[in-house]
Amino acid sequence: MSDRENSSSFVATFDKLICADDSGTDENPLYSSQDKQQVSMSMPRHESSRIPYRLLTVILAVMAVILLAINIGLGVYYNQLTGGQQTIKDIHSEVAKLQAAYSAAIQERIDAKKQLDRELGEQQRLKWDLEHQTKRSKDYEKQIHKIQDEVSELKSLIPLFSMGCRHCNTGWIFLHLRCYYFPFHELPRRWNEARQFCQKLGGDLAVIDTPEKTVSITNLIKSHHDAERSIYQGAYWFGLSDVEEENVWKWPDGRRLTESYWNDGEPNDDNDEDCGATYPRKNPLKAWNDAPCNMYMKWICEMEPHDII
Ligand code: MAN
Ligand code: CA
Repeated sequence: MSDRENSSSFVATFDKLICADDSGTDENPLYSSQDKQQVSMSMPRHESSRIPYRLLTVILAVMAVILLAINIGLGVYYNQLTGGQQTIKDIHSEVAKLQAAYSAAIQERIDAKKQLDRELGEQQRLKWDLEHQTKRSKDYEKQIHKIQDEVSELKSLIPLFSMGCRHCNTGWIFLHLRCYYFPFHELPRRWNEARQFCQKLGGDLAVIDTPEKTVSITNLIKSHHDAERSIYQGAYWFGLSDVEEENVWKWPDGRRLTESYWNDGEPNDDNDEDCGATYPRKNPLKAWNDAPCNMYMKWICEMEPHDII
């Protein structure tokens, strides 16, 4: 069927519908015969009215296509937009995660720094402790060595005392076949007073006339000398003097000095020095000094042993 036929059939059908309604009833007041006429008059019935319909249809179709295209475009754009928003959301979420991770890392760094500071402090304390302990242990080692030296010195005295018990009076020691007495606990005396002390015990001031004797006696007085004190506080009178004749040194029995163990520069008779004293010097062969006889110091007695064949 052609467009033209369609259009005329549409008009006919429309007329038919209007007429059918009119013929069916006249009771309807809404549609007067004049109205029917007007409706019938308003509908275009001639041939030229078909063109606008076609044009309108085409325009509508084109518009529909355009609308559809716009719709599709908007849909695509919307999708892109929502996709972009999703991406932005993802980025935001990623950024938030990174920020959280960064904050956690910063916190960890702060905690680690604190821990490091604590450990450094602890390490410093341990270092001080170690230095302190090392120093203490060195001091202990020194003390141990000192005690060991003292023990060996005392051990070396055991035979002297045990022999002293057999051959000498109580408190005297047996040395180089002679008995010696060191009044360690007596108050210091002048040379003459010291000599009288020894004579009262049956002896005299000591004669030190061999290198062996000066070595043994010096070692003995060294073992009783406090190294913190002056060497002059460890001085002992012995039986040598030049009181009778200046620079003629004699032993108590009148024998003249032959072998001597003066310190360098002695005897110097500095301030009238006529009596011999021995000191706890490093070198026992340079242990003597001439000192003023009225000085107060300790002394060494000597006497014959008993039971020596
Ligand atoms: C110094 C030296 C000695 C002297 C004493 C006296 O030590 O001059 O020769 O006998 O002093 O105390
Ligand atoms: Ca002197």
